[in-house]
Amino acid sequence: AMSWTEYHYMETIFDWLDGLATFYPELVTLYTIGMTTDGNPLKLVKISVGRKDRHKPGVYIDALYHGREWISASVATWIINELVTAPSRYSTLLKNFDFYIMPIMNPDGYAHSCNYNRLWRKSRKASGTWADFLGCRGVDLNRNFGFHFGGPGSGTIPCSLIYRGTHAFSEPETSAVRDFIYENRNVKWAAYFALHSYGQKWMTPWGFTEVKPVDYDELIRVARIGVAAIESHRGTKYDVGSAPDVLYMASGGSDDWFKGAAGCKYSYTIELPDYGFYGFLLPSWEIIPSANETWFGISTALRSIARMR
Ligand code: 0X9
Ligand code: ZN
Repeated sequence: AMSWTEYHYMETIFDWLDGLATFYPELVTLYTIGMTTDGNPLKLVKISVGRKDRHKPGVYIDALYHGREWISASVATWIINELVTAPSRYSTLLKNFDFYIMPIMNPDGYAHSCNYNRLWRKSRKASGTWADFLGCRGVDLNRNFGFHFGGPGSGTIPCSLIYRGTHAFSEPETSAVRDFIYENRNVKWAAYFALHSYGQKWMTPWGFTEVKPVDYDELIRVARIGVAAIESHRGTKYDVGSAPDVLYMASGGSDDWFKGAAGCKYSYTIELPDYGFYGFLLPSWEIIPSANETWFGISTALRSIARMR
């Protein structure tokens, strides 16, 4: 069964998603948008109130790009649970937006982290080169998106931890997301949040350059509203800025693609807790407090975005 006092295997999470879709058919639509090379499903839930033949502006949240970043999937499932079990708390948000949430972007990497190598980052597809024999599998899925693919902060050799793959969207995980967005061309994407760990940073595009997007000031304004809400919750402090300003430059990221190619104005990558004490190995007792404050930050930012429209 699902809980947020411990981390869960992929299978438990996917079974729970299946159950939600069965139990709350009015609210929840479950999509399997693709399959990985290890045969795992890429599952995405849509949470929407009201008429099913209309669509509202979309809020897209995804997590677990990187196998070892367990807290991100737990926070994503906590948010799904909160919206589905207490929709009346979020009537304004659900009136303004449809939510699309993908809690495990990299199921193969997550399974490998859970079962074999806790600090595994990338996906698991073999490259078909010498690198496979050195154990250098997988692609950094957050370097494989097709907006300024191949720029600074992405690797060309399969053994790199930031290996970008042979070409943009060469991986089943990233191409499934691209195809889902293309198939839903009629959805106007209002906001995008990529959940990662760790470092407590709320980052804006661009990741591929130090040049700022034209609406950077507005993105920062909303990000500050989010982090102020987070800090008010239990004092957790977040840094705000573009990825190169607060972390490092990296090209081919999902945030840049959602903003630059999918037309999503408010596109962010959030590095969840902690600040570095436990790092990726965040204890499970931190799941609920982290999820609570993160959702308070995101939902507060979204209310501000809704007022802007
Ligand atoms: O490097 C990443 O993919 C992210 N950090 S992590 O430690 N979770 O791996 C940051 C990505 C920020 N966004 C872009 N650079 N586009
Ligand atoms: Zn990450």
